[in-house]
Amino acid sequence: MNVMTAELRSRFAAALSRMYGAEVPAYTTLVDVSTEVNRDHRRDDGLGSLERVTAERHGAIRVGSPRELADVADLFAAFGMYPVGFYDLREAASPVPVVSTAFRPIDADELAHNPFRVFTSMLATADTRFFDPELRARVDRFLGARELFDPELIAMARAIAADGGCGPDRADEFVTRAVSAFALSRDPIDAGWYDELSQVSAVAADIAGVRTTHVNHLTPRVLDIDELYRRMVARGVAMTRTIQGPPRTDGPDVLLRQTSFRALAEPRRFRDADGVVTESSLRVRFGEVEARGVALTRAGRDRYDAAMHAPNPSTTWAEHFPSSHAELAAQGLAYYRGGDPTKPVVYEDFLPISAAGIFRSNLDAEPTTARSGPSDAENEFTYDAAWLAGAIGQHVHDPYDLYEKAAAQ
Ligand code: OOG
Ligand code: NI
Repeated sequence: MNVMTAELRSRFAAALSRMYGAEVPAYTTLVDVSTEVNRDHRRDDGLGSLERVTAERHGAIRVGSPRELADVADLFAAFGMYPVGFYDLREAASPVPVVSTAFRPIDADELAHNPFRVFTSMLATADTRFFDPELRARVDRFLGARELFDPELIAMARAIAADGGCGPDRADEFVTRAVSAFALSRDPIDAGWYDELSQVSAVAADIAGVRTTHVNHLTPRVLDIDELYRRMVARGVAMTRTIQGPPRTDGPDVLLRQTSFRALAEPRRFRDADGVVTESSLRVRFGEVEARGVALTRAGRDRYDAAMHAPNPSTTWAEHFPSSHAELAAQGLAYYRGGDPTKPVVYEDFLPISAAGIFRSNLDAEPTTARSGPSDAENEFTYDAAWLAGAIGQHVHDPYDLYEKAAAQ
């Protein structure tokens, strides 16, 4: 056994990155510009070595059912990636019919080796605000009949997770098979079904309108996202969003800032009711880049939420946040290893508001509210962290517990 899970994770992230670069050329531009910006950024603020940051990526995938999510959990466990946090994007200002978690390494040394994380969303078909019982039954039947992951791949993952690694030949095979499970399928799409689901939500169509899943973005980390944004615009790449998350300030970077370029139209084939296949295109895959700052404590997060509620957060930021790591540490607003303000604990997770914004930024059009279905009060099914843990048969880590632990080291 000489390829351990940490090494498998590095290889998985690198292989996905190669695949995505071949499929979405603008991603390669984003990675090149990120690498340049990181090289030019000389400030060492203790938020990650150049080596870690240059290899650092997060991906996003979407699945349809608890069974599919359980397979994802089994698959990612073989790469040392475990579910952290529960995100309910149905609650966002612009609701998306999914619930999500992030699969990522949880120990400091594993994060240092390679922090690859995948934001994973599942379609909330039991939510009657989006799916009436008749549509839900059809969606669930469609999902029940497809197989996103070869059972052999999942069996292999379970064995590797139990052993903590595998031999070199098996490692190559495992990584190759895992990566191909996330490639974009070129099979014809049932046009009627895809359109019907698009009426509910473009995300519903992306998830349950096809028979496979795919990486819908892969995000490099950059040390100066404002500079990245300028350089991408200078190269003629249309960055559609402003930067999401905290505003730029002179003080320490906190949490997560992200920006993206819109999904590009990619050729796809559709099959109509008469079985006729035609060429068309879909915009489903996009580019995103992120900058990470120090993890905030619950008290710090409350400040953050208050700061972001202001009409123009960048002008009033200083009313909520001190301008140095030393003060953030002294006031218990952020996590530092051993309480030392020169050793910030990096924020390893996501932000629900930004995530909902990322989803929306890439949809051509989205119904603005939930559907005509029964009212909220009649929506009895509860999706929460406990439900998630039961669905995948794994503990769902609380991000704050992990930051506490990291700070105590
Ligand atoms: C996931 C969107 C969330 C992020 O960085 O906040 C996300 C998706 O589009 O499936 O990746
Ligand atoms: Ni993302």
